[in-house]
Amino acid sequence: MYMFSHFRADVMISCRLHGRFYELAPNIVPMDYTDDPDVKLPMQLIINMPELMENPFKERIVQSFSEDGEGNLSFNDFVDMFSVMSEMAPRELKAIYAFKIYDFNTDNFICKSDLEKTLNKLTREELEEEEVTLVCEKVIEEADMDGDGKLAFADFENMISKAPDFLSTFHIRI
Ligand SMILES: [Ca+2]
Ligand SMILES: [Ca+2]
Repeated sequence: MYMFSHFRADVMISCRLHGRFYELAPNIVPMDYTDDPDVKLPMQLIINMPELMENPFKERIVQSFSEDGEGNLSFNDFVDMFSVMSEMAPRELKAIYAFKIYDFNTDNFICKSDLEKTLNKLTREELEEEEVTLVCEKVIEEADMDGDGKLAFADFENMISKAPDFLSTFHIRI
């Protein structure tokens, strides 16, 4: 989780994010973070933030950044989330998290059913079921370089290089 900690929001942004975090639960979040207090906020509070509310992947996004995997976020997780989602984040970093977010059953592969869920969310359920199946089969066929029928991270990178839309939902403004 912290291997990319060199890419983090700067102090100014961090301060503003603390304000946002505090606002979500002023009765739980301390004003003073110098002692790095162990406080986590539940997913329900986070997904109702205006930055995430409309995002069809909001639950998956929050789960992917929560160290406990349940969607509870510490302030650290919260800063990581905004850092990766910001427009300044490097593309490779976004790709790593996009992969995590699209891997609904968290088995480190994107299989056909993960991809179907992803596509349904990306298109806001506007495609017919058969269309979704067809598109997913085609995407896997084209991106699956080792031919095991599912996408490992290397296959996924191959896919997003051809279809950059798959990264487009991962931008939010801090
Ligand atoms: Ca999976
Ligand atoms: Ca594969």
